[in-house]
Amino acid sequence: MEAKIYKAVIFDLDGVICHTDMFHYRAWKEIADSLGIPFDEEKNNRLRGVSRMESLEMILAGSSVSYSRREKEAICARKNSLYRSMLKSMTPADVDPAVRRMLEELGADYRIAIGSSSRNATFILEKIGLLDMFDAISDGNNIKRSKPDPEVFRNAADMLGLSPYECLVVEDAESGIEAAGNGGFDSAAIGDAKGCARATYRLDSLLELPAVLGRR
Ligand code: B16
Ligand code: MG
Repeated sequence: MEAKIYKAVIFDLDGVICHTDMFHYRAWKEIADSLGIPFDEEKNNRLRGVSRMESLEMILAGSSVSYSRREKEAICARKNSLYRSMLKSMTPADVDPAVRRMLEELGADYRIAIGSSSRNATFILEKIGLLDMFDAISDGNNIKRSKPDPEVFRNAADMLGLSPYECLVVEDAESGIEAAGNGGFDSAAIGDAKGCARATYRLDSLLELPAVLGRR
């Protein structure tokens, strides 16, 4: 097999660089409670990497009431406003200093990008003090189809002027590992995504990434 050298690493944001799961959970829980729909952390875990509207559709699957598009958009706006008010409390201290150092070092040898389904990615990166660190930010604002469609990662590769086979995707969600595979990207799985058969590598910690990159 021809040896490939990666030129870039595309990082998912929520669940990889920082952890906003609890904020998503608290905001969706408040919405679900107000609609009388059962919702718990296990259900919240299934929403990882899934867009806001698709997350709502999955939550509403537990309801017998049917909602119009306009009502769903209003619910999503309410969820996002709750979520954004929680994000305001984030600071650079929400990123492991060792991860920040590793990103700085990686950035010297590789292009680094964000490939996130979130439409709040830039806001989050600003809050955690990483906005200027990445060469490209591809997020939920520039896609029509969310993960497992590869659009968000393809956009990141396009922004970097690279082909998928030159980029390694780092993901914590099954939908993200599938998206990487569907787009022709190798992937490194972290957290829950480690169980995905399609992952190229499995990491116990983000800090193992330089060793994985050095392997090729
Ligand atoms: P927003 P990622 C994803 O971010 C989250 O994992 C997922 O839970 C969320 O629903 C999605 O972003 C949309 O987020 O409501 O902020 O646009 O993991 O792809 O970085
Ligand atoms: Mg994620």
